[in-house]
Amino acid sequence: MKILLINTNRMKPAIAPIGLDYLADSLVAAGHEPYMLDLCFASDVTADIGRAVGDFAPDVVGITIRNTDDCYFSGGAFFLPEIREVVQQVKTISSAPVILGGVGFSVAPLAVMDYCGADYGIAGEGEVALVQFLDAWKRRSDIDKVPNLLWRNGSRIRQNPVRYIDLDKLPPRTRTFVDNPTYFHEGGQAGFETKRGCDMNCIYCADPVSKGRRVRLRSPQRVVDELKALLSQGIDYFHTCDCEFNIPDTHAREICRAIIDGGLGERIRWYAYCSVVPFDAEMANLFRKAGCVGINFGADSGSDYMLYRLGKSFRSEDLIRTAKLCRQHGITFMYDLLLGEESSISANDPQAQVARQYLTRVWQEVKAAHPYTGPTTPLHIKDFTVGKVSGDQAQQICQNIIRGQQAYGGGTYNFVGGLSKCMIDHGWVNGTFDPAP
Ligand code: B12
Ligand code: SF4
Repeated sequence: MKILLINTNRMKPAIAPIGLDYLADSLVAAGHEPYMLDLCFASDVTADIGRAVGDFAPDVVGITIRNTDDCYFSGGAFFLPEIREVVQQVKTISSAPVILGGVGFSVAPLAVMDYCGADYGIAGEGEVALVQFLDAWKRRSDIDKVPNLLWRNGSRIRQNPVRYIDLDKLPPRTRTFVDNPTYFHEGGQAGFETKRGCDMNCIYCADPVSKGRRVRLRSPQRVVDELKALLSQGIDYFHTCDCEFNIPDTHAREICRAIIDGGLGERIRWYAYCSVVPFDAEMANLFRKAGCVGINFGADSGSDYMLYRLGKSFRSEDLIRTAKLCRQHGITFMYDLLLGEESSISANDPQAQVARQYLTRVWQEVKAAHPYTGPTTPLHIKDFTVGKVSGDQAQQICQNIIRGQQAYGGGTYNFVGGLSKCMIDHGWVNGTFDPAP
């Protein structure tokens, strides 16, 4: 079948739609014909959609949703209205069914499908589910047996059970469907996955929702082959697309060894999202030798109480140990923090008002991000309130966060401020965060 795949993510710096690269390999292997319409750099979205639908005459149109919003408190960009317009335009000019997917879709599939008015959706991974959907659609039967599928039954949206796939049984990842060299030129890095899923219990996190709680690993050799496929296109800077690269740590070590044994350690550079634990000297050393140059740790807070409340598996002493190890091994690192803690103080407390003013400044000047908690996570964003911190402390932390982001290069990273006594004790307020021995 002919399937038009539309990338709706226009946010810059540009991030290639890796999900569509992966889907295309599976679609081609199953004998289908995928065609790409990438709206990321389009100057006239409406005209491009009209042309692609008219020229390709698809049997099915798939639309990927990476971000529902920019997750910036001060930015506040909400992308679903423009994506809904894309859905509506396609439905006006074509009789092909519209199916949604992507990680942004998967964090709240029912709500997004309802809002966008699409015919179908696939929550979670799409390689097997989309192929099965195309087969079912061709036969016009067994729609209710397609895993991960959302479909309309009268006025209701039904969701079939989720099935996890063995990642090593998927066809090799060629990375040729998406124009990765252009994305590399525009955005500076390409993504790659070493596994899917996270079985940890952080109460705000959408990753177990969108990727599943069951961790599924890819064989290190397959990951190296994929990196080589990208390297042959001139791409040598990467970012992991795992929830946390170092969980489970044995797999992260195996991936690093395979990269080193495959002769790539000196030829590529990569960044990773990691958990603060597990992290030890051997891991830091392996990461560095395998080409890791930067790690974004989900630190969240320096307060043991808050770490406990957030469901984190580490405590403040781990933050300090991990920071030291990164410094010792020459790995640039940053700590993502969650701004605002559970408050026991009343809204009229003058102390809280001063703190709020400074926090507002943090949002405005740093354009800090807020965590996406979504309706499907145990904790929703509305449960976060400004924490108990004095005005002076808040001002100092604010300055430190700004300095920290400038030092990092002012990139697109989430830099969410956290307020806690422990961080203050350990030097965050001085702008140095150099943990004492
Ligand atoms: C790695 C990553 C980054 C890296 C990307 C590096 C790179 N070069 O690729 C960096 C650090 C740059 C980054 C930046 C941002 N990110 Co980010 N990122 C991720 C992360 C961890 C992985 C995304 C990924 O590539 N997954 C791997 C691919 C293969 O999976 P996938 O896209 O989901 O595709 C599969 C399925 O969804 C499905 N599918 C996909 N498309 C389609 C289409 C159809 C039709 C179908 C049927 C199926 C289907 O099949 C695919 C294969 O199974 C996710 C969290 C997560 N665990 O997924 C957050 C995540 C996507 N990021 C998020 C955000 C907010 C951002 C930023 C906006 C942050 C910011 N304010 O700057 C920016 C946006 C940048 C941009 N231009 O878009 C949020 C989005 C939340 C939301 N509700 O919108 C997420 C979910 C994290 C979170 N939990 O909050 N990010
Ligand atoms: S924050 Fe990290 S460790 Fe916690 S559930 Fe999310 S991905 Fe897993």
